[in-house]
Amino acid sequence: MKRTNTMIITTVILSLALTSVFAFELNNNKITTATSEIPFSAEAKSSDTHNITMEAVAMPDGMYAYRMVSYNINGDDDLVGTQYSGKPSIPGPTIILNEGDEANVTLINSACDNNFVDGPSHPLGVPTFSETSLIGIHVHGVHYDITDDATYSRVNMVESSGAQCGDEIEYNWVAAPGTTGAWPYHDHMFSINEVGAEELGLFGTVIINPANGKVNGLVDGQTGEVKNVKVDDIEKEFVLWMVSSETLGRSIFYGNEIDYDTSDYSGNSGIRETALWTNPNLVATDGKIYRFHVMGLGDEVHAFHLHGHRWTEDIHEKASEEDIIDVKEIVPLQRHTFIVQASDNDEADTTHDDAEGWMYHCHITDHMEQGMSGMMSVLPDYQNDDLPIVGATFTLSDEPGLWMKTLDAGVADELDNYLADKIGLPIDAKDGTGFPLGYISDALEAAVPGAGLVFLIQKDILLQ
Ligand SMILES: [Cu+2]
Repeated sequence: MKRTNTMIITTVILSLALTSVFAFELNNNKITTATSEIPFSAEAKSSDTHNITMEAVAMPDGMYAYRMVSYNINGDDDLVGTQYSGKPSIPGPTIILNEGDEANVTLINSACDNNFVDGPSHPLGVPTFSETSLIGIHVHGVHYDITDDATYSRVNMVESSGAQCGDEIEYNWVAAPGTTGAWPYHDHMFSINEVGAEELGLFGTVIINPANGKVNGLVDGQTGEVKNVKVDDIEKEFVLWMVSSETLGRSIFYGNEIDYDTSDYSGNSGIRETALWTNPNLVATDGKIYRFHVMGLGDEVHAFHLHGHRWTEDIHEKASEEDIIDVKEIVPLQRHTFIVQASDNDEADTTHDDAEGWMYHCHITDHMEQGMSGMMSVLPDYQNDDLPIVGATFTLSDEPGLWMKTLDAGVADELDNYLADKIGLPIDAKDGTGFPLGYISDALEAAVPGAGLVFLIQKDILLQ
């Protein structure tokens, strides 16, 4: 860890043992421990260095979010603008490493900048330069020095490792052999309770691929046989966080997708991560392979269930037919990674011409009733599973985050400017945010209670 004014070198290496990681979590009485679940490891081969800069920002609705500022591997091209949008999202940007890689992660704390988006005063106020304004990135799974753990000195017994408002801090992570799988990262410092601002949106995911490039656990839909899959054959990653939030007053899914085949996006043929926000619709193509990473956050237990598909409990080498499940209990900060072959499962329809929708949801009745669910749409195999980048739909709803997900459809900045111009709203959102509350409050004033408003704006109009 390097700080602007201080540099302390320590040789203490934190053990990977999950017990030591969770010991910190147990300081907070409301969190229960996750069961240990370490996927298989393999010999590390060549390793890459990931140079990552992220920023923590305050959102106008009271939430906080991480955004990717820059990302290069071994000094190559910046991936912001291609793989990463650079916009704040919940969950934060997904960091994808291979076993053996190293990541130098710089966090800039800009959450105190109440000018990030012009709008109403931040509901939590601007934090003062005190301990309570520290923000960090505490990560699970990877190896790091104790001073890179992003907690307070009274927790790590060495030094507080967060960034003050307006400052930055650097962490070093090593995806050592044996760390494969998906891991949570989250703030552990903001506010006085040491849980950090994770409930306010400061959390995200690290995916570590095995050095041998293979995962196990694909269940053959016909025979029930369990097979290996090459990581390179995965079409998309679906990251789904099962969040119980006092801030939102409900339990809800937050999701991202990482699409490895964006050939239909103009100007970008590589990887692309898209924030899907709350209770997202997942788009898949019949027959292609998708990897899910289901993570827990908050203080409640959830049970993930996806209709029409089965998978294995774990994707390590030992997975067999006895490990096949279709529901998985998820406790806070637990992670569960599995793969499925998207299927329309419609044997009666030999043409397989229609899209099928499969529901995923929390199997806890209370949470289901709160709407903790979404759909996986499986398209015919001649259609692609790319998300549209043309147009954006604003839906007013009482579902937290719903209006935000549509604003992140890739045209938010243009929409800001276009709408500000067209409607004459006094909006001056900083580029890359796309969250002008003015639209919402103005629309709400015009709408009768209970009404739904949908604005549909085509990108080609914006470009005229
Ligand atoms: Cu639940």
